[in-house]
Amino acid sequence: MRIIVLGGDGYLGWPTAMRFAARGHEVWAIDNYLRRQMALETCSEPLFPSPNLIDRAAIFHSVTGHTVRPVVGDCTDPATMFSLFAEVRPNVVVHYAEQPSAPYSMMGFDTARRTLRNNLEATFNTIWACLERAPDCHIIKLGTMGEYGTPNIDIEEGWLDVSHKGRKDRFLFPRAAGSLYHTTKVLDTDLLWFYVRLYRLRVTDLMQGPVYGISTSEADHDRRLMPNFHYDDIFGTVVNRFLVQAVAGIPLTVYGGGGQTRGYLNLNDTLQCIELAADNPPQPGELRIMNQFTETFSVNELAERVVEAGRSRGLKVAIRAVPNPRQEKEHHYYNPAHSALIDLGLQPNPMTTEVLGEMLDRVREHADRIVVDRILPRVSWNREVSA
Ligand code: USQ
Repeated sequence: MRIIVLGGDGYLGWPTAMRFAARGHEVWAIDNYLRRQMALETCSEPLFPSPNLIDRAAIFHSVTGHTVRPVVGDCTDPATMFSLFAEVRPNVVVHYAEQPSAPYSMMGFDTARRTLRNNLEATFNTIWACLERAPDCHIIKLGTMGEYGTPNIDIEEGWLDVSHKGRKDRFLFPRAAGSLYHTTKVLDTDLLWFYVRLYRLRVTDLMQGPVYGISTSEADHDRRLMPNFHYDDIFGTVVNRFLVQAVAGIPLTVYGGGGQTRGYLNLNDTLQCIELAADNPPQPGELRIMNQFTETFSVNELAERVVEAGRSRGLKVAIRAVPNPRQEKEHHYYNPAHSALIDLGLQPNPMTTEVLGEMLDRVREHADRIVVDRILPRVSWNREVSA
């Protein structure tokens, strides 16, 4: 297949580009370094520096013989997208080109606006680049489990059958996001659904939970191919953060009551899911939505697991609840369906003590680079009203 990865320099984008190239597909990876720029602006640089996209692709080629074609460009620029899609005529586009951080989107007007514009425009341009230049292309869009929020009923995979006054119909499952970032993903879904209905696009929208991991079979060829790894409060996801805190000797920062429950998955399972989606495309005119996670945990359970993994590596890890900087339910019902990807063949890699222990070993190699000031939450959901 001819595959374009949008956001190909990111935590998920780069490992995805390598995986598809290693499977023998023709791969283009486009990125404008927005996440690197935002990380610099907010003093949130990752645990270790990563070569830029062009250098990464060259290293990958020299180490494995496989090719990722790097494109430094902005997916919010229609001309860039249209010419790329005209040149490549992709069978599949994997759309990761979004500002991925909930806290970043909640810092204030400028970061909220940047999140809204970047994420919606990248999605809008992807839709139109397909319509105009590659109409049969399968769009694989990364959504988030956070689109659903934490409703007091079971969460289905994207859709809900509703009976109302004796009649029945199927609707998008109600969405109630908890940050502006998550809200942009809700808006993306609606935009895609509109164009699927109107112009018979073929779209897979993946509702993914927080990802953890640092190692993939391609990245393990050479340390310079590792995905960027954030542990700060803005770009770091909770498991990756807790592992760095464990190594740094900082008590794990459980926000509030710690009963917040989410669906988690290993980075390697993200790669499996994307491959399964690409290998099993939906029909034209179908918006297929799948919930992409393998296990659910509360934050308290995650913290206990990291304590246990630390113990297995001789680390004494403490837990300390800190005031929750977010507005979210700290105790709630959570029972999301997630069988569609299993039915396609997903074989989950569970979060075992050994998996976390191996991540601890990797993080320890970079222990001297941990900047403690980036760990406690710096962004609050509660707005100070300015005059
Ligand atoms: N949390 C803590 N302590 C921390 C960091 C986070 O208790 O030090 C809590 C949060 O309050 C939240 C949960 O852990 O309840 C998950 O937080 P997170 O920062 O790992 O995840 P989130 O901000 O929701 O966003 C991440 C990715 C985002 C993706 C989303 C999936 O950054 O791109 O869409 O996970 S989901 O959470 O299912 O919406």
